[in-house]
Amino acid sequence: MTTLKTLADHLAAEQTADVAVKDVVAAIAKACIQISNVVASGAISGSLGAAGQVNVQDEEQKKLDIITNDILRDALKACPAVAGLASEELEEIETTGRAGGFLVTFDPLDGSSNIDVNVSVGTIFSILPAPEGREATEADFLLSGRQQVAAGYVVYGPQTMLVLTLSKGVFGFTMSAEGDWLLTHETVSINADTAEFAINMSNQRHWAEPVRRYIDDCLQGKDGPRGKNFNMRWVASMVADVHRILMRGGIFLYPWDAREPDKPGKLRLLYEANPMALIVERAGGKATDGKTAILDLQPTRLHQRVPVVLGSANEVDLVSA
Ligand code: AHM
Ligand code: MG
Repeated sequence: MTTLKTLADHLAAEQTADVAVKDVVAAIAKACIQISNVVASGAISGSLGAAGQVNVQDEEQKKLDIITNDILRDALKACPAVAGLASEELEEIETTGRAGGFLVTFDPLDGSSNIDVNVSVGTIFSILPAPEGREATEADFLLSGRQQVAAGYVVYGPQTMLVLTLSKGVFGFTMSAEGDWLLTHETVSINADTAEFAINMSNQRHWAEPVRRYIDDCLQGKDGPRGKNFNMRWVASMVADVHRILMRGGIFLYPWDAREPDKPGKLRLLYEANPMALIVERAGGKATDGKTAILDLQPTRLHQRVPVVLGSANEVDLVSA
């Protein structure tokens, strides 16, 4: 068997402007091994089920949302290169008292509805530059996705995998039985064409016209305007749906819908859409809010929501035309 490179080998070879970002990635990767073990232990460790409280988004928190949030928060606070953090599970930002270095935004356990039913869930993270010479404020987190220094996710599935983009390219690491991250997927890329879409079809009646039309055309298959049959997948864990798209192409949509017209979508810009958009673009795909590239959006609020259309470039163009 050939020897696979470790994450440490890979990070050592990465050409980054500020080498300390590698320490942040390493700290997150280590924390995610701990998260993987807690997730895998499920009912044995008594970590399944509701926590009995809601988060800032008014969503019911699961015990694992809180446990995983604490693991990442503690790991980041202990990392000297981290100046501050923001999480889906925390109403406000938290700072470490340090200036310079990096800010990290994260969703500690994405795919909450799948936690108790043993379906893939994940951790999503985005690393941003922190201000020099002073402590960070909430406004310092409101940077466009193009300013991300690194982004990644870990999917806790049949294999636990870390997918990372730092200076360039997208790389996938598989967690070994010994708890090491081994480079198994080099320079991941997304086909420009696909015949597979991912959307929660139960919301169809609430969609806006362009999304309704796009999916209608796909559903008509080879006899319709697209002239080919489409397949559908929806895991309901963004991490798992995006991972599938990185592995074999596809398009993912969580569009605006009329259920809550004042909310622009379900997914959050700073710790879900932006990191995934950077990974997808670096893999040759596209990510928009239906019109504009996600990475060009100027955030205005920490927990801001955004419609998301991402994946195979030619399909995303069709929806975003
Ligand atoms: P979460 O962060 O509370 O888990 O919510 C985000 C998740 C995404 O992972 C997934 O794409 C979406 O919500 C699924 O939503 P729905 O249950 O409406 O299909
Ligand atoms: Mg989430």
